[in-house]
Amino acid sequence: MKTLVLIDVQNDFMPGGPLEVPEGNLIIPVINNCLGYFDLVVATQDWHPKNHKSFASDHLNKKPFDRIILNGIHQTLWPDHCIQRTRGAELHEDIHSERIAAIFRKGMDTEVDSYSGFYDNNHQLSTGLSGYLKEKGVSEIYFCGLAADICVYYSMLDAVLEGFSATLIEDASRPLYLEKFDDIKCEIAKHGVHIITSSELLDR
Ligand code: VGL
Ligand code: ZN
Repeated sequence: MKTLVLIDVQNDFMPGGPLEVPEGNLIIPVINNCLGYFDLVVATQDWHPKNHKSFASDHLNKKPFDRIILNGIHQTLWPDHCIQRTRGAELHEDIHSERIAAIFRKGMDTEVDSYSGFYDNNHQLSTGLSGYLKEKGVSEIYFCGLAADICVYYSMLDAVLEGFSATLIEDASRPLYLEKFDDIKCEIAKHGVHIITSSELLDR
């Protein structure tokens, strides 16, 4: 069962959005070209209440990208993004979403952020994604989406911890911080995550 997990391909992460990922829009046609290769496609959706504590706006005298300790763990403060039931939280409209079998939402608890599609940042609350994929008999997961160095990154590390093999489709992803992405790639490779480009899917 060849499985693709699309991470947070949402309007607010696109160029011009409040938490824009450079070239985030360029992944859309690449993802659409990949879909036909997979038997199962699922997606995650960052889905925050409007007073989420990861938002700088929820703290006095703080600005986006400041770092704080939130309930005992490090938290980067973000611009307001992906607020439930807003257009910014919707998946990009050009994604061929008819192929998406299920969408797993995350980041709904105001007190804790959730970068990974599997668990919150405390590693306590599961989204159910791991159990869903296991019930479907999935063993290998391909990942793409936004941001490659944050939510895609943490999702792939959790996938490995959950016993899946994980592969990043690099050209179907973009990082928030390109200058740090080489280090991130070394880090994920050390954890056993494979990195390919979408053209390599054809050989598999
Ligand atoms: C993300 C920061 C905050 C992501 C989500 O999808 O990478 N990054 N919320
Ligand atoms: Zn978020």
